Amino acid sequence: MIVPPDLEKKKIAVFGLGATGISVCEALIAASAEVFVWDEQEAARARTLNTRYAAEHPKTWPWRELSALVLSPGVPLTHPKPHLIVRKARQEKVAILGDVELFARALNALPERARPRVIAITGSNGKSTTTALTGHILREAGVDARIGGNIGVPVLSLPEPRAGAVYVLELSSFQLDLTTSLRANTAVLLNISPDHIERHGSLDGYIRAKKRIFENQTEDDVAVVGVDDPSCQGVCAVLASSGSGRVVPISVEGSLGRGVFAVGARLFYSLDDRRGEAGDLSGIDSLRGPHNWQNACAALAAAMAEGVAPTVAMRAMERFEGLPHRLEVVRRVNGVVFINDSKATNADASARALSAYGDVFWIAGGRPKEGGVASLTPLMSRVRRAYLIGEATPMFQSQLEGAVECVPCGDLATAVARAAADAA
Ligand code: UMA
Ligand code: ADP
Repeated sequence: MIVPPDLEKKKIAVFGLGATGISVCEALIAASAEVFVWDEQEAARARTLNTRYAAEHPKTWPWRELSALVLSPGVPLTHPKPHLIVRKARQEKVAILGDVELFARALNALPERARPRVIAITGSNGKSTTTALTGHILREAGVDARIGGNIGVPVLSLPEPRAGAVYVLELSSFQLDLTTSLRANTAVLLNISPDHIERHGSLDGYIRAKKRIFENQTEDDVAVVGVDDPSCQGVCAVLASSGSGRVVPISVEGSLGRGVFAVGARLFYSLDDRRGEAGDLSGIDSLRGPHNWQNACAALAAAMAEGVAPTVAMRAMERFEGLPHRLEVVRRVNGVVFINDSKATNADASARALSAYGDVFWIAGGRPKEGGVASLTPLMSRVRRAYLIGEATPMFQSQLEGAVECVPCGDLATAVARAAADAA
């Protein structure tokens, strides 16, 4: 556990009692703070029974005496509209922050020689894969790497800081919105596509949140930025012209004079005095497709910033098993490969997955995001039939009309059965 500093006897409120909220409560109690907690779900509040932080309605909180409100990332801060608790805190002039901010303050309180290093990773897609891959490479290289953040392990529940350790953190834009003091020795921005806009109001707001990952970096730090989309190109140009930190561009769309890049599945680096070919990703099943090559470029850049040799990083990548639900091969039956890519929750992510395969029976649907799947019509030449499920069915069907035959299926079980029968 990581204990935030200088909170003894301070009164702190915690809103949201999911994974984040519970880890924050535990850390605050360990810091000898006085904790006031609430969650809108009764089942979540029940998690505080028999703890030292029993849930009490915010109406009973001593607002005037609170030093801070620690908000869970899932609670709307600004959009679609600020949550009532956010408005109340602003009215009472109580600072609002997140668990990553408490983590940052804990590290900032350490003397330089005791300070572990931090690699922070964000982007619209590929965050978890890049975080897991970077952590895996570092561990294979013998580094004490601690993997957490949006990937599922709240940052404050990671092992306590020690010199030589490296925290590899996946950060969502929601977490970044609640963080001001984090200094990442290496900060990675993979890509930006118009996802999560409902929580940031506009693409500009979303880009602003993502850019916060580079805040507080010094000239010794490294900024790794994907340059294959226009929004990230803009961010990269601004960082390069600001002169703080060393910017390492990454691309899978062509070679770069300086940076880490993939030409096809071959991975290259060109960094100051180091340049060469790291290796070939084409034989690595868990890193299939250009989107995964982008993740691999970022992980290589981050690992090299920690002093890992490219050959060591490549050997580790060959042993990377991938994450569940991301182009995960679940079964092969009579030549038909069943792939679970259910973590692709927007059109851009699905485009990458479809591009990695040729002859696809595609199950898609759920709750539609901004723009739906209209942008995917050029990829429908790879798809034999689209099996649609859930709320998105009418929208997807009208967007895909003329590009591919659509089969409305209702639920997932029906869709799997029909697709399997057609593919057999
Ligand atoms: N709650 C309220 N009122 C609200 C919203 C939430 O009371 O208006 C309560 C809920 O009843 C619930 C709790 O808050 O009990 C949930 O909090 P949360 O939604 O912030 O979720 P956590 O369990 O704390 O998990 C969060 C991240 N979730 C979100 O950002 C939505 C997890 O990322 C992350 O792994 C975890 O912290 C540890 O850092 C999940 C995610 O879906 C995987 N992230 C999004 C994504 O990747 O797209 C951003
Ligand atoms: P995140 O944590 O950002 O949601 P994941 O690593 O969990 O990303 O991958 C989710 C899905 O996004 C994958 O199944 C894949 O379809 C797609 N994806 C992964 N990496 C990238 C990338 N670099 N660019 C675009 N799409 C990607």
